[in-house]
Amino acid sequence: HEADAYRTDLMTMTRFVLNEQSKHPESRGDFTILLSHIVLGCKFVCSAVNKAGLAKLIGLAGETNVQGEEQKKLDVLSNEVFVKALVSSGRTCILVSEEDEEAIFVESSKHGKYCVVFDPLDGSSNIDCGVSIGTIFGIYVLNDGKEATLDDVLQPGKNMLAAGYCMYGSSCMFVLTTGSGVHGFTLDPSLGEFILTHPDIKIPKKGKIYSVNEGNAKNWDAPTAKYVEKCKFPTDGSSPKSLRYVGSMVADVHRTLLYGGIFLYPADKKSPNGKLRVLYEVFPMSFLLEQAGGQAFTGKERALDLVPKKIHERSPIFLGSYDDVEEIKALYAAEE
Ligand code: AHM
Ligand code: MG
Repeated sequence: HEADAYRTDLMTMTRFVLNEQSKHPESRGDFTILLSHIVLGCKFVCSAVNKAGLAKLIGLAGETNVQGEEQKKLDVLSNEVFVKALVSSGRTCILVSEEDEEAIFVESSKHGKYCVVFDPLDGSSNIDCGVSIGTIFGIYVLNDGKEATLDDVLQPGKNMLAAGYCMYGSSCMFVLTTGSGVHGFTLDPSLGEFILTHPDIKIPKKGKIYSVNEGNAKNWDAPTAKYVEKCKFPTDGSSPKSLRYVGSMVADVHRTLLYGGIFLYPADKKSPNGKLRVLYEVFPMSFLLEQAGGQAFTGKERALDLVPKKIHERSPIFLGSYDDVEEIKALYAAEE
């Protein structure tokens, strides 16, 4: 019988996306090309995070390496890799990176129709101690032949064509949505390929975990404080929720997606807009969560309805299992 140790029919990410695209006869493979350049950036960061090529990378925390050369910080290096990979894809027109103050307008000879917003290496406080970090991205598309302006990225998240993240954790995982479900791929390091391991991820309808930086509790508003109190001291006879907080959005959202529960980065008195950035943190994660059957809420509205006015704008965010987000929505509604 066929108790094979090896699977022989490998669904790589490229094959998966090409399959998806064949459903749209008008597509010319541009998206596949763009995605393969994003994937290249992720593989580079993964390798650097794992300290492959140790000699070159040993000084990555901004120290000098054995040759006495100044080394670039990993987040700066990652940004350079992504920007160069995206520009050279020939498929982009505007790039917005957390690392760059201004948006990058791609020179006309390398122009394409996609606008990419991204955080090349998120979870900065976790980089130097080897805790999971990640890359987050979202993609908008320009109408054919249109001149790109900043307004093309200052769009609500619901207009995104695709979004995803790559988590550099105990394994390297790439999670993607193009608007038809959420699919997870795991890097097989021996092949250098992302293989479909988590097709059509659905988040549990209700979870048993909440995830928040409780050190900010002193400055929370009433609905957030009430919600977290209910997680710890439920009044409906249910068990208290567990608390898990890595402090890397990618890791905290990834766990929320797979196990269920809620992730919160609320507003507080010191940061009335919370901490996380709308374009390349809040929107991509909200898109993924909705596609997986969950919800994402800002404290005022559906997160994907928000219209950003600035590229580095922030917003409070509550995202996760459908029922858990319903609860926090009810608390904010009661406040009004
Ligand atoms: P960064 O872009 O500087 O890395 O900040 C974003 C990170 C998120 O990954 C994470 O959810 C959050 O900051 C944690 O913030 P805090 O340390 O305030 O809890
Ligand atoms: Mg970030």
